[in-house]
Amino acid sequence: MNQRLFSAVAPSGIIHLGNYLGAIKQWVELQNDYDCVFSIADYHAMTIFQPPQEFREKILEMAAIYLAAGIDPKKSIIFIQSNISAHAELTWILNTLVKVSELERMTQFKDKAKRFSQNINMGLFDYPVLMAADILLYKTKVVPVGEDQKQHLELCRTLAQRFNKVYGQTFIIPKTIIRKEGARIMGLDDPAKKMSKSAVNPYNYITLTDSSDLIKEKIKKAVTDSGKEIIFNLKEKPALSNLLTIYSLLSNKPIKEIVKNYQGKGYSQFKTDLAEVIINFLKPFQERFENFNKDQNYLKKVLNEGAQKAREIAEKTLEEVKEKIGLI
Ligand code: AQP
Repeated sequence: MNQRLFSAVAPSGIIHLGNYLGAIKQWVELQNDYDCVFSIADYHAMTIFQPPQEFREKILEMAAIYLAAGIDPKKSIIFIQSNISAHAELTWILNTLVKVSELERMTQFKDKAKRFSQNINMGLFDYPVLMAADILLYKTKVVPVGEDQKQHLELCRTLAQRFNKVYGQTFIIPKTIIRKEGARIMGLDDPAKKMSKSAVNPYNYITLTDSSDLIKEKIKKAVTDSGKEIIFNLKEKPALSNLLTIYSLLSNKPIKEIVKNYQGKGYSQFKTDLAEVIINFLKPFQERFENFNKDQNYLKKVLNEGAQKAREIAEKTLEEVKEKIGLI
């Protein structure tokens, strides 16, 4: 048996290039080396209001995205978080170990509380504890994520250690895997903020299902830095450096080579070509996505089978946890 890997995406919208490059691309590559469990984190998505009919569609679309990206249900478990009640139960138990002050420090909470000030709900505050429960239930060894989740992973490790100390060795302390490149793709509208599904401005992100015309328009409108030269410099040219990172990761060309190719050429040529690189990458993905998304029966079958396998692991851990605590 290989070591277990767990990761998830919240179906709070169609995933964007940041989610793909920061997380899902690695999942596909790591499938052969680990026993992988990939969740569609619908409870997490609810921390921001989701209209029910759209929500149902987004959850199944996320399954189609996983499959189109190359997650193989024969190798990996794919399931919907809310199908397994152990996630909510372990969250409650971990809630009794976490300090309010620890959750108040979470930058994602502070950021979303500002952006969604009309709906600062308890779920938004408790998001990292639910995430810890997700991971710990599967006795996970490694968690591949983008950089924005680093702080949440640290809290997960702290809670696992705290539980083990109080009740005896139970949880594995998971290791975070963050890739060097693509771990933090920034918004196209503002290089100081990360690309985010819940960004109010759709020109912040490129989703994996955006049309060619929309991609061209979004790249054309993407903010660039002053000057004309194409160079990679995160401090002086953060917007351009972000675009170069996307170009490099999707074309598999080193940034140095791209920079060399654009010597003497301006932003306009670079942006036109970048749009082409993105479109060429997304076209075959979108065809696969459409095919999977049309076949809702197949998606439900994959998710049901995944839930059965995930439930077996999760319930066993929860039983062990309850016994250690003294619950009857
Ligand atoms: N901009 C990003 N660059 C690199 N990786 C990213 N991830 C998210 N944004 C970027 C990684 O994608 C995975 C799934 O994220 P999530 O759905 O759990 O929620 P998130 O991190 O909060 O992502 P979003 O897009 O900003 O969604 P909303 O707006 O719903 O919160 C994670 O591994 C994450 O690190």
